[in-house]
Amino acid sequence: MIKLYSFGTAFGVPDPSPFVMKVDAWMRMSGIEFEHVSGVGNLRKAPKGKLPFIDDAGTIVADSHLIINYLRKQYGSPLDEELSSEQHAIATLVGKSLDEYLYWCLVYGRWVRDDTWPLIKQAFFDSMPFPLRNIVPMIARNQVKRALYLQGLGRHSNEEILAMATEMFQALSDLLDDRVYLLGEQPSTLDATAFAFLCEFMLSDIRNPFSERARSFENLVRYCERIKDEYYAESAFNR
Ligand SMILES: N[C@@H](CCC(=O)N[C@@H](CS)C(=O)NCC(=O)O)C(=O)O
Repeated sequence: MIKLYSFGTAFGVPDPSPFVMKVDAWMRMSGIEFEHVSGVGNLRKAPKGKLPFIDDAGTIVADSHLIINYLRKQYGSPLDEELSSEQHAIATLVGKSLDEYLYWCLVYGRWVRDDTWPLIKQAFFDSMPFPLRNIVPMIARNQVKRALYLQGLGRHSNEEILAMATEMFQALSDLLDDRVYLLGEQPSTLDATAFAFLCEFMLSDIRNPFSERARSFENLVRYCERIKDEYYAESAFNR
């Protein structure tokens, strides 16, 4: 069976990484069986130093985008078959703006904000032996802050970043409107991506102004709940 290397349940969601959640949701929506191999230690085995990666009977593929391309080629998927070329274009552009822009807002909201940082520290570092658990979190947090600064988002104020995240939620809410899925009646790869990101804000127990803002978009809340109920066992969330 395909092995999905992930971090593992945290903050009441099956995985704290939206990229792991994207592949997880995509395989569920495509009807492809898989199992999680979970643990922060997977980062050390990751061929590109990031999660997720998969092991499909010895074939290792890293990066959510490349994993989905591989799986589609290898096993096929009903997702996206009915999309027009215009919808494909929208899906590609919106999906990448979630990966490359909303992602950094999520990272900022979790790692930089002082209200949320203790939860991150506890989830990722509390199992480390003393004195590592006192030193490593500080180093890791500084590395994340540095990455945010180099990416550019880290140069903005909290209010500016919250406004940027809000624009993304608003755009997703407008795109969804009153449809079941973002591009129609059937799920597409874009839904796997959007659900992956939105669940990290909406269904996790990390509560901060970013998650509160996401939760203020009622159609997105219903959308997340719908996908959760359709594709996940009750026990997958809120653990
Ligand atoms: N482009 C990659 C991004 C993966 C990624 O950024 N993963 C993060 C977790 S959300 C990670 O493993 N970070 C660990 C690190 O950078 O050390 C994908 O789509 O899979």
